[in-house]
Amino acid sequence: MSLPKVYVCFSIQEAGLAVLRGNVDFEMWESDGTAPKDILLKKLADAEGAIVGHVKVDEEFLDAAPNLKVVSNFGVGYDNIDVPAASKRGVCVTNTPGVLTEATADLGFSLILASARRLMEANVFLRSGEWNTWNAELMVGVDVYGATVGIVGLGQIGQAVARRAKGFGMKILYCGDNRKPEAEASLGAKYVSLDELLRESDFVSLHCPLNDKTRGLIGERELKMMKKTAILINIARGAVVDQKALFRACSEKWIYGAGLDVFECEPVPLDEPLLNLKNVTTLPHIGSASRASRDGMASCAASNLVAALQGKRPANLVNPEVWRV
Ligand code: 8YV
Repeated sequence: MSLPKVYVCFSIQEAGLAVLRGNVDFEMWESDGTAPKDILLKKLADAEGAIVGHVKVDEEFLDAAPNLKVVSNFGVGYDNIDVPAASKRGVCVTNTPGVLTEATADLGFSLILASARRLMEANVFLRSGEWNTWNAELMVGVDVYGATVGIVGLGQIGQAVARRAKGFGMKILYCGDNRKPEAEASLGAKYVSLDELLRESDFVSLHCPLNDKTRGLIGERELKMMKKTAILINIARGAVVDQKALFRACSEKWIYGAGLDVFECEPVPLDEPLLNLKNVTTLPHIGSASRASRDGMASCAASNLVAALQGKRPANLVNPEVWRV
C-alpha cells in the first residue's frame, strides 16, 4: 500500500523526521529558510499533508493542494493559516501547544529582565569602549523584583510567565476573555480590565493570539495609558501592537521602553525605526528556540500530521468541526 504524500515546507528536526519515516512518503525543503512559493505550490499538487511554519496558508495554498487532508503547523500560534478556508475544504489544521510553553516563558522573562536592566545597551556600551569611568548613575534601570506585571492573555504561556513573576515577588494582574479561577488561586493573579492593567502595570506582557479582536490591540491610546516608567513586552505577535505608535511611545518617552521578540513584518526590515532606539530590546522571534522545545515541536507537528492521515483524531486539532468519524 502506498503511503500518503507529505510536503515539509522547511527543514525540521530529526525528532520529527523519526515520526514521519515509515508512516508517510515525505519530501522536505532541505535548504535554509522555507520553500519559495513557486516550488511550494508545485510540491503541494499531490500532497495529502503539509508541515508549515512561517508559511501563509491561504486560498492560493489550498487551491494548489487539491488532495490535502491536513495542515500541521509547527508552532502554537496559527494566524498564518486561514482556518475557515481550510475547514470549508475539510482540511484539518493542527498546532503544537504545550511543548514550547516553558521555553517561550523563559524568553519572555528574559526580555523583562533585559529591558529593565538594559542588558543589550550595557553590552554595546562596554564593547564599544564607552566604559571609561564609573558613576553612580551608570546604566541604572528599572526594578523587576516586587514590581507589577500585567499579563494580557493568561493562557499556557501567560501563566508560565506569571509563575516566574511570582518567584520575583511580583504582583500579577491579568486580562482576557475569560477569568481563570484556578490560576488566580495558584498565582495570586487579579483579573482586571485591559485599561486598568495598562494603568497599573510596571511591565505589560502580551500573550494573546493574533486575531481580528487583538490586531492593533495596543495602539496610541493604550500606550498613553501606561506608566511613563513601564515597559511593554511582546512575545505574542507583532501585529498585536501598532508598531508606529510604539516607536513614538518609546522615542518620545511615553513609556520607559519595550522588549520585542516579534514584529509586524518578519524578518524585520533593518530600516525599522524601532531598531535605532536604545530603550527597545529586539530579538528575531526566538521565543521557542530551545533544544527541547524545538525537538518537541517537530515531533508534535509530525505526530499530529501522521494521526490525521491515519484517520485518528490528532491530539492538537484546531478545527474540530472538520472531524467526522
Ligand atoms: C515559532 C511561535 O517560532 O509557536 C509559535 O506560535 O511563534 C514560535 O514558537 C514559530 O511560529 C514557528 O513557526
